[in-house]
Amino acid sequence: MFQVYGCPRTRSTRVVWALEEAGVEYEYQKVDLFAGEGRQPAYLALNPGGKVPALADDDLVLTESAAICTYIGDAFPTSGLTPSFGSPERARYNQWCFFAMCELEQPLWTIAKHRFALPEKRRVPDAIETAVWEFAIATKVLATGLGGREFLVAERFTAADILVAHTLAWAQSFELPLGHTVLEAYAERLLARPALARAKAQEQNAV
Ligand SMILES: N[C@@H](CCC(=O)N[C@@H](CS)C(=O)NCC(=O)O)C(=O)O
Repeated sequence: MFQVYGCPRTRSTRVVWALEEAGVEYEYQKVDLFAGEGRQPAYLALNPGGKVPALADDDLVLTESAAICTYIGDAFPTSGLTPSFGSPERARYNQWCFFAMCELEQPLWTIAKHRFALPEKRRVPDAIETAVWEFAIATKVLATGLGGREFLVAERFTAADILVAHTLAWAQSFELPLGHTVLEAYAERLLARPALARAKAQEQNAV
């Protein structure tokens, strides 16, 4: 059975959301980042980066939320979370996953780091304005790519939607405008999925 290492209100929600969508059994191991558990030797032995999420499947330990969500989709093809290998839809799926991690998420992370996440002496408040501008560029690309469609890829829900919608939720929690009605509607639709509500409850209730 998969072991998921996570902490509420972090990127591990993406992984638990994917597992809930796929209807797969898993064990959730809470790594309380705020209590320093990510830096404990036992966790560092599993994930030298000390971050969540991580997923263990027998001897395979994976990190990186996009890689883990893709692994889950590939391991359970009937979930529909990943298009089949070699298909044009798979290429498009990869495109949006990389976009989520490199283009959409990075300006948000820059904002978070310089607002609160970095130690105070490392923060450069002037970087925030540029990151807000970069985020607006990324949302324009996303809105254009999505157009009037319901999902990003193949006219159906995939793990690319998980990565992107979770990132948009993060933007909303930072009170950044998504700036496009199609994205607002997309975020509202995706973030209302019952599997996400189950994922959040699972993480909140873990001890
Ligand atoms: N690119 C990684 C980022 C993982 C990451 O930064 N996780 C944060 C929580 S959202 C974390 O564990 N931070 C703890 C730390 O940096 O020590 C992914 O998508 O999985």
